[in-house]
Amino acid sequence: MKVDIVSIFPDYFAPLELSLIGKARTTGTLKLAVHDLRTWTSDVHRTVDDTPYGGGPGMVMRPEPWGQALDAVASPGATLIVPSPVGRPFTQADAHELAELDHLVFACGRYEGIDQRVIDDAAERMPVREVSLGDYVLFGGEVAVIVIMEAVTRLLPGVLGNADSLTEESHAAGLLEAPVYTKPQSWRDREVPEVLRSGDHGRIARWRRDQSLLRTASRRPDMYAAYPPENLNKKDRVA
Ligand code: 6GU
Repeated sequence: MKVDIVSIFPDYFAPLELSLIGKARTTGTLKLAVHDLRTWTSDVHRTVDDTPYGGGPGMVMRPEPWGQALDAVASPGATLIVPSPVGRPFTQADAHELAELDHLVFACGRYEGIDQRVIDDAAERMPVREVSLGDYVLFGGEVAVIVIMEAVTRLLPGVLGNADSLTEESHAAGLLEAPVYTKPQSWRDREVPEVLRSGDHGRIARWRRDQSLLRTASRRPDMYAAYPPENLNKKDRVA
């Protein structure tokens, strides 16, 4: 997969050299380039923003540098992703869809946003997705891009081992995971639940399933309500 990121803060993306994303880059699974938007300015001050038409607080990103940047980096077949608090919620299903694509271009704006004509113009040539991470406001799209890249990269072929893939399947199945434990068996007078040490794989599976349902119902009533009833089995006791 090829990924191009355009931002006025290229240094924000140093973490993408670490850990499994860094390794995916080294092995060639992920070809990632970060570009400074100011490369595509032409004035001496390398200006990227201006005051909003219609008034109001803050600044809006000017269309000219963005138009040139996207012309330069978005090859035919690219999908443009614009992280924004006014985007559609980014989900695991989106991560799976993006992981199938050959070329992603991320446009990082500040939160007051990029001139809307940039997005409307790009949408005439390529698929455009405006995505939000949740109902809060960040300074800009940079951290959101790192989050999205983690979610997508771990789905690329060869990046994860089998064990981790299964964990992901389970979240994609629409329930939260059960709690997890490791050694020692007793820590600060707290014991690992007996069932997990029983060696009884049937009981363990049953316990984890119960914990998943209870956790999801209490912490994520929205997710629980959306859980397809046909996915509940006869032994599931639900509140
Ligand atoms: Cl994707 N961007 C910004 N700037 N703020 C956000 C967000 C994205 N998601 C939630 N808040």
